[in-house]
This record gives sequence, C-alpha cells and structure tokens, in this order.
Amino acid sequence: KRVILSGIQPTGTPHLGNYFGALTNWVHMQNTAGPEDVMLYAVVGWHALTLPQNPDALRAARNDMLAVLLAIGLDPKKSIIFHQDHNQDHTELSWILSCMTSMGHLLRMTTWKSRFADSKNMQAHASIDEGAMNAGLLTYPVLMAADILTYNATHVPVGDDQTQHLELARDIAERFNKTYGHVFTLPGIIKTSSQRILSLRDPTAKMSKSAPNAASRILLTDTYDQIKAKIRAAVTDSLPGITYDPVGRPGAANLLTILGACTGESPEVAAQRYEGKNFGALKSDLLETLNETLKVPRAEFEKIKADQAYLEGVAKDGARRAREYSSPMLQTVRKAVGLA
Ligand code: AQP
Repeated sequence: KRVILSGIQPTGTPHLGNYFGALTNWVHMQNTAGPEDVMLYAVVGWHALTLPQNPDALRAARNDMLAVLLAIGLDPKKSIIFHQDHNQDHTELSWILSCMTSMGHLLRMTTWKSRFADSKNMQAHASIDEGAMNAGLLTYPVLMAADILTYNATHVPVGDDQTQHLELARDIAERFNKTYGHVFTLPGIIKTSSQRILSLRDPTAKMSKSAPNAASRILLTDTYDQIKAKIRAAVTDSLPGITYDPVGRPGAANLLTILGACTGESPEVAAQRYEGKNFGALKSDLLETLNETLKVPRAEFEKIKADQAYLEGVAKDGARRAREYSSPMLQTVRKAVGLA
C-alpha cells in the first residue's frame, strides 16, 4: 500500500509550470493507483502565508485552486483533496517536529539561503522591510515535513527544488524514531521527470504564480485571447530559423518545451518541424495546441466554480477523510513524547 501526498500553494491561479511540472502527474498517479493506495492532495494555505498575501486574494486563490484541481481531473472519490488549513494536526505536529530540528539544518536549506540573499540585496536597495524575512520562511520545511509525516506518506512527488526539503523530512523522522521509538515511515521521493517551464518574459527564471508580471505566465484558466496575447509577447531571439538550444536560445527552447509538453513529444523532436521556419509559425501552432489542451479544464473550472456548495462539500469531506488518517497518528505522537 502506498500513501502518496503532494501539495500546492494557493498563491495564485496555477500556470503551465504547475500543470506540466506537477498536476498532470498527480492525475496520472491517481488514475494508475492500485485499490490499496491512498492519495492525498492538499492546497497548502499555511505555506502561502510565508509570503505577504492580501486576505481577499488568498481567499479567492484557495477557492480557485481547489476548483482547478477538480477541473483537471482529480476525483474526490479516488483521492483525498483538501485544504491543509482545515486539518490542525499539521500545525500541532509541525510544532513538535520543530523542537527536534536543528537551526543549523534549516539555515543550510538552499531555498532559505537564496531568499535570505535576495532580501539582503533588496534591503541594500531599500525596497524591502526587514519583516519580510519572517520566521515562517525558515521553518517552512518543518511544516512540509509535518504535512508528510502526519499521514506517514510513503511516496512524495516533488520537483528538484523540493528534494532537499524531503531529505530534511526523512532526517526528522529518523531522529524522532531514534528518540521515541518507531512511529514514522521514512517518506520516499518520487522525482517528477518533467521539465521546468520558464517565464515567458524572462526565460532565465521559472514560470511562477507570484512573479509580478502577469504576462510571464499562462494560467490554466486563461481564455484563447489571453493565451494569444501572452504568446505573442513571449521573449524569443532574432536568430534565423528555430532550433532547440536551452542555453543559447532559452526563449525559443521554452516555447518548444511547452509545445512538446502538450503534444507528448520531446522539445528536440518538436523543433525539427520548425527548421527553417520563423517564430510566427511556432507561436501560432503553440497557441492552437495550448488552447486545445486547456479547453476542457478551463470549461470544467468555470462549471465547478459556479457551484460553491459542491466545492465546499468536497473541501469538508476531504478534510474529514484526511483527519481519519492523521488523528490516530497525532495520538501516537503525543503519547510517544509524553503529552497524551
Ligand atoms: N515553472 C515551473 N515548471 C515546472 N514545475 C513547476 N512548479 C512550479 N513552478 C514550476 C511545480 O508546481 C508544484 C506546486 O508548486 P507550489 O505552488 O507548491 O510552489 P512553487 O514551486 O513556489 O510554485 P510557483 O508557481 O512558483 O508559486 P510561487 O510563485 O507562489 O512561488 C511544485 O511541485 C513545483 O515544483
């Protein structure tokens, strides 16, 4: 029996990077799972709070994220789909685990180090206040460990940038087991093989929900006209013809990666069709292919979003089922540490 857990932050509407980098894989795992497997997919609102959020925007994004997960084919009959912040077991366990995690280990996390470096840089340019480097950014990986360990997840699909966090979760689990007796299963990593989708405006950065420029990402809910405008404005280069060269021609390579992700081809193979052609041809094919790919999820999203009672029901039922797994675990943990 596998217990698979993954999460996504409601920091905006999911984009092509989230879709091809994570969400399509969630649906694939759901649809190929065995009858014994348990799949938990969470909208991780507490994680989103590590960056400044407008409360109304966060509320809307949380709701939309759940609707998108259902729209792309996650099925509440097969998977437990829930809001992380509806299950307080995560935060209780997070506190207990944070008391077993060394500061040194957290300070060595590359995500923390790069955030810290960015903030120092911004402070030097007086564009950020010191409060932006909140303690949650440092302890974020402990909350992620709690997300995983509260269900004793055996398989956690993550992108490359999250591998180090998963190693930390394994370390914490091991330390807990050594100190208090065997309670946690060490979670295994499922590396997602998919390629990273880059920003349409700056192909040296990844496509991201919270990047300031909305034209840098294509959302799963974008209309044909919105996709068209963003693709038309996507950064390319002025070299003749089209080749797949991620280092020398990152903008072109990114468009080919997105096209290949839609058609199931490698970007190299997709590139062969455009030898000697111009970006107009590639962009126009990409628009039609993407629109075809997003047509059904987009329509489903609108339908699901219009039925708030259904969404609330899914969230409530998901949280209830999630707690069925986490409550006994928390009871075991409380007993083990002497708090029961
Ligand atoms: N550009 C990307 N290409 C491939 N995969 C991506 N993911 C995110 N961006 C890309 C994958 O999507 C999953 C969910 O991401 P998340 O919301 O938990 O966090 P994130 O990586 O921080 O995503 P964003 O979109 O960049 O959000 P913000 O702007 O809020 O930070 C993860 O599996 C991630 O690898």
